Amino acid sequence: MKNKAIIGISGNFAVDYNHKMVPGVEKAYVFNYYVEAIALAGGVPVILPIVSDPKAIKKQVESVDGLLLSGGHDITPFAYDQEPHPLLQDVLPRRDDFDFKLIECALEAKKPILGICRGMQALNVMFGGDLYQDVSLAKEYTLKHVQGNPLKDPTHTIDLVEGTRLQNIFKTKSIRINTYHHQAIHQIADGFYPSAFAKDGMIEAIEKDGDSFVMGVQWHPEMMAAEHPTMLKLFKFFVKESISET
Ligand SMILES: [Mn+2]
Repeated sequence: MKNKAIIGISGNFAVDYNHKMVPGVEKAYVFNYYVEAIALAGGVPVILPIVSDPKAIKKQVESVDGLLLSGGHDITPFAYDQEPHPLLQDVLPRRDDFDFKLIECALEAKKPILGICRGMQALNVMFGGDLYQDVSLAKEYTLKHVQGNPLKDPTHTIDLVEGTRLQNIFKTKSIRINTYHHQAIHQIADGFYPSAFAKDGMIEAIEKDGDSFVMGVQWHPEMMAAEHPTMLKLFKFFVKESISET
């Protein structure tokens, strides 16, 4: 009998200046779409808040079967040896440190990793790739990659690369996705390969060489999963990969 997979979702941090009772209160949180998508896929979602103690982060990873890297702030350009471009948006360096340590621990423990949006970019940067600090700086940039509302509607197409895990999950040549990224992969990291491209050539998904499931996607399948059964397949596959055999 197989267990249910516990999926750790990397947490975000914000200061809520609009809180009625305690303005300026600090929050550890994730957008609820991640929680819902994992639950819908049959997994057990838990939120992993940002901490700095490496031993605590290692314990966080030990307590889960799979790691979902959620979206959020821009990654500090220092992490890929660049200075900030004027179009760079807010960064949160201690979250970068946290995410990089989570990735390191999950890889060491051979636990599946799914990076979404910033999560994909964190994977790419950690392994030596870099980013366009804003999509407008990309030579490929001819499509709208920040779509506006509604969040769950697909607005651009991606072509899936033959023979990749992603293509194997969706079993089709192309799918339509939502899009909410102002940054994008420039140089892909060594040891990774692209598994989906937008029609303008932008990298929309990456996978890591090897047997472990390490995948990043640039769009937000978690926002679509409840209404688009196709998108739920990605989470079902990830959750299935994460189920421990004991
Ligand atoms: Mn896009």
